[in-house]
Amino acid sequence: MRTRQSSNVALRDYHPAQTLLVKDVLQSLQRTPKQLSPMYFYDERGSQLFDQICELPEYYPTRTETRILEVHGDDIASRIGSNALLVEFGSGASQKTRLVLDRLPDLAAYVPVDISRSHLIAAAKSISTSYPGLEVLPVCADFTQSFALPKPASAPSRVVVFFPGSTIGNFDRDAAINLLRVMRKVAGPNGGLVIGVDLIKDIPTLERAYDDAAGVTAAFNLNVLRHLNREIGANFDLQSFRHEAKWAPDHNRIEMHLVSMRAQDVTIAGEKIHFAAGEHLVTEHCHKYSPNGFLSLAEASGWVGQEIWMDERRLFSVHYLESAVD
Ligand code: AVI
Repeated sequence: MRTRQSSNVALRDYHPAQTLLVKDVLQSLQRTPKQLSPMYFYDERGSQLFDQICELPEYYPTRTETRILEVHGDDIASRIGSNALLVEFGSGASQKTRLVLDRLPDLAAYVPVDISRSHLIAAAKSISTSYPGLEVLPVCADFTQSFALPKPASAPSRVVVFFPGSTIGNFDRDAAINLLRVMRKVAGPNGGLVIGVDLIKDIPTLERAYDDAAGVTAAFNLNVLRHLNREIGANFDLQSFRHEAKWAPDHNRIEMHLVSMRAQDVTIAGEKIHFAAGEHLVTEHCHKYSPNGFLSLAEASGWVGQEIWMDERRLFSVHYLESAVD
């Protein structure tokens, strides 16, 4: 672990080493079907493209969840309670957090956790500037692995994990259970979890959200290849892959793929990876849940559901859960 002082925020840095990234990418590309972790979307450009996705007319989750947090913000804040330590997994630009922070003037501290170091530092500085009395303790980490929480100056009453955005949907069942258990461990015995979960709905609405008319999601998907070219010296030809997003009814999920438009070889760290013409590379799964479907997943992971808030059209849900008794 490295600690860096950057202006007014001290960053705890658990970012994985380069050799681990190369190993992970090669192993994922040697599987059938080939796949890549969605974690690799989020370099500087990927994070910017994702911010653009959130503004798209077709991408309903962000504005719907924001509306739920606005309408039910007071209830959510009272569930979190006084003097809590708020730990946000995958904090990104920390935009939605502001809706919660505005209603929690007596928070013990805010801990944003993200893999994208530059985004994390920028967001932590911006939150510190907007909330001068709030202690902000950023952690750069792959949050799927357990990590140590920084100690705030004032002892918190409890730990509450905040995980908006329906990123839980990007994890397959076992990985989702594993992540919810990591959250349970981080939150401890008296802990809470406020989590955004996208809901199952009609297929055209879902497919349009992941294949927008302006092509921003296509650019976001292809950018993962550019990221690997730069980060680990791969030589993907971006012109030779196309974006695809389809609903997979057996799994209740949108699948984002990159399809190889010709037979081609790609070299990564001296290893040659062959793509057949028409071969699919799976870049992301976006699982959608019913309210009860998500509750049973959470209950299998050590959480007990307490309250669910939804918009009038039932597009999106925000759950509040508490740690189950050990
Ligand atoms: C981050 N995550 C919740 C987004 C989603 O909707 O699954 C990622 C995304 N991929 C394409 N568009 C948005």
